[in-house]
Amino acid sequence: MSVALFTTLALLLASNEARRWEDEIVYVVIVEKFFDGDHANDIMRDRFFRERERYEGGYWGGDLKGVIAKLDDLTDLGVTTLLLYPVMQNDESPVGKFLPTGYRPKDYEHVDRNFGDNATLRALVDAAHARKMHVILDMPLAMPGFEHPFLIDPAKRDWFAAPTEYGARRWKVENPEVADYLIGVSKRWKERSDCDGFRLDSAHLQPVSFWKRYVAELKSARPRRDFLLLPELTIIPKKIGEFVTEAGFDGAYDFSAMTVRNVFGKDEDVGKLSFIAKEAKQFYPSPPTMMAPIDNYEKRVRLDRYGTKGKAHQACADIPTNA
Ligand SMILES: [Ca+2]
Repeated sequence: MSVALFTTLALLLASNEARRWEDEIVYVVIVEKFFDGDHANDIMRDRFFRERERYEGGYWGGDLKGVIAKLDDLTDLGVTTLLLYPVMQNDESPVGKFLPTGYRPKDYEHVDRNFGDNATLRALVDAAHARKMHVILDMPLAMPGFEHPFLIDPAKRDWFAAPTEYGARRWKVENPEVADYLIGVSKRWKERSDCDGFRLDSAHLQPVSFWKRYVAELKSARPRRDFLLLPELTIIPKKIGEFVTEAGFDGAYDFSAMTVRNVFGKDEDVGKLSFIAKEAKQFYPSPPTMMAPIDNYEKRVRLDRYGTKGKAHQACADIPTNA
């Protein structure tokens, strides 16, 4: 369930030749840790801030108003696309040492009360668009949180499959009612927010047949056809290529690009880079449409993986030439 922090988005949407996804500078926002623009909604911050060390850093009170307040700063940085962590209402109870990260939705229709409301999200997208900035929303559709009410609804016993490796039960999209529900949820977020695309978390946990239908319906749903669908598929490149081709996705995360960490940080054989470039050409339907992460949030962003800042910059520069 990782999201790349430093990425080169190499995505091309043929229908928008004037502006290509491969040229976008993407900034990933973990909303609750970004900027607190409204102290009135600091519910989880007030509850857990003192114990934040116990909960992997805890809550910091960030919200959608905070993101709006910083849009001009992000524009000044050169950012052209925002990728927001999941904004829907999450569980509010800790599980072990973890607080909800955005990937434990309990209400698929509303913005988390710690972040604002659905109107605040639309205001954020409108304000971003006014600055010619795109917005991508992260859609966690593999599994709900532990507090989702359908889990204890006797009429929905056949809506859930076995728990995933994260402990939560998978949405059983093989049941057409469940597929209808998740596709409906996604269409409503597309329309109500007017966002420019979705990141699809842990998409490999659902069958490709579901995603094939999902892509067809979401691409043609209102209000825009040039809508980016970018799955996270933590499977081998050959399988990623097959998945992307069959479902019709624009691209996917290419985690093999993280090889640059070892080449630049541990002086491993530079030939490994040509190996992954060759793999990309062999397996991906369109190598330039892949998202190449070189680090992620799950551990601290570690410049020391690269030895020096200069080497980290070299690694960043290398990615586009291998995409
Ligand atoms: Ca707040």
